[in-house]
Amino acid sequence: MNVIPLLGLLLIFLPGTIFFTIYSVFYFKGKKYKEIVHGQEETNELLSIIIPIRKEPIELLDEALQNIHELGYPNIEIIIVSDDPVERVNEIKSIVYKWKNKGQKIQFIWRSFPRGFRTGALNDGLFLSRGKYVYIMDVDSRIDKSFFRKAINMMRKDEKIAAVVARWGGKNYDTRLSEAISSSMKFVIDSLYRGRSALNLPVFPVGTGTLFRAYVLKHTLNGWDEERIQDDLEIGSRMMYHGYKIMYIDSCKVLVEVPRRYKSLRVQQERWAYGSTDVAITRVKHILLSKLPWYAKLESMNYLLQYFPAVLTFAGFVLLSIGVLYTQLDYMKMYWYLGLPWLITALIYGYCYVDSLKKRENSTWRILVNLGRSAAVTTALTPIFIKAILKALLRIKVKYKRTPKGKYEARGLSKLRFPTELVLGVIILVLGFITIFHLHIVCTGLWVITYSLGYLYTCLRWFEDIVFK
Ligand SMILES: Nc1nc2c(ncn2[C@@H]2O[C@H](COP(=O)(O)OP(=O)(O)O)[C@@H](O)[C@H]2O)c(=O)[nH]1
Ligand SMILES: [Mg+2]
Repeated sequence: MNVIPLLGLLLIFLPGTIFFTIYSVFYFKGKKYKEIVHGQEETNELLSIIIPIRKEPIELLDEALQNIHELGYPNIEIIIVSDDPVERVNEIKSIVYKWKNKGQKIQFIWRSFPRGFRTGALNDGLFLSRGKYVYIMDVDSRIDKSFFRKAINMMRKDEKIAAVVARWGGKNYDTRLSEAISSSMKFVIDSLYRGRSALNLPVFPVGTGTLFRAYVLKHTLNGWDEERIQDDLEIGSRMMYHGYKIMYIDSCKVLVEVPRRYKSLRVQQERWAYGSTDVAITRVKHILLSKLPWYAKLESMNYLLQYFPAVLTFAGFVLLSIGVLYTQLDYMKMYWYLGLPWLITALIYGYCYVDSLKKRENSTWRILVNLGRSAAVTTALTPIFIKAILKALLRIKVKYKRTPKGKYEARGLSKLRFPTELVLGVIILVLGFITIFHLHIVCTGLWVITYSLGYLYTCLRWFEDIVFK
């Protein structure tokens, strides 16, 4: 019987230890990142910007076109691919005319049937485009002025570069949640993107903020795979397979709107967890058969499986609880040394997180609060991750649900939902108390109580979003 709780402990500590170690190693390596400057020449090669859009707040499109207008890049064609309901077309067209009158070259495509959702829209835009370079712009993203010049200069020097990625960042800090996400993203990018880049490892393209070589997209890869909903990870895996390089430029930012509310985050993270697992399943052979060094292949697979640690911790918790209730032994105390590497790497991770953010944010307390919030929310999202990963593993097809933005994110009457996070949090807390006070198993009980806190904090903070859809 000992093996079940022991397996539980391993599931709790091992994935987390690997996660913290990778982040910390990349973070320290990322400090040595140096930008490779590939010339400063101005360029006027045709650049195609594709904007996929479906039921978004209209002012976001206007702002996106303004952002492009202000870039000052001399030769841009914009292709807007809309899957909006027909009654919105005139509204979009009036914005398109406004910017056409200011001299922008814009093609507007409206699809009556959203074949392939976002990836389908990207393909329709891609095969109509004439530029040597293609950039995908989400309605909510804003790119730095210098990005295109720098990225194109980089690509001109090396035919093997298929994509150049800008530094992804959160645009809004207007709620507790968006502040936590936007802050944490800075650390994530300092670690995963700067670090990989400093180690000469390929990075994955990001959905918006990546400049692509049109030839590779069209002729080598035949566009995006319309069966996949996570376009960026999918195309990145096939680029790696074909031996192309994907580069990163830390000095150019692409800012994107991040969820303001827990319920928007739930929609987004369910899609991302499904999408990345789906890419891991369908592209594992591309990554393993690529010419990347073995550690880069492993690390890329680990990146695609990034939603697993939270789920495995939950599975570990279930096994550990069964073991404890059955045998009434304090496994955390007996096998404390299994938790030690976890604790040490978690502390190093915490140090890296604070170190990364203290250059940009002045209060260490705020940094820690945001770290705590992110950890709590990630824990509370566990049931959503389980659902999404199971769907991907069972090969169930899902629709692309957009992340709510602007007025679609506003408060309003909606239907009640089953408050999974709350029910789980309470069950785990009660189990923790029973373990300590009834069974007198202190160490394991304390861990169980700590584990319940992420769920409970999220439920208290975003109660409305827990009980309503
Ligand atoms: N044409 C089209 N665009 C879409 C579709 N689904 C999403 N998009 C666009 O893709 C972009 C990114 O979507 P979003 O929901 O913000 O995803 P996130 O950035 O991953 O959270 C936005 O500009 C959306 O309007 C679709 O089915 N068709
Ligand atoms: Mg977005």
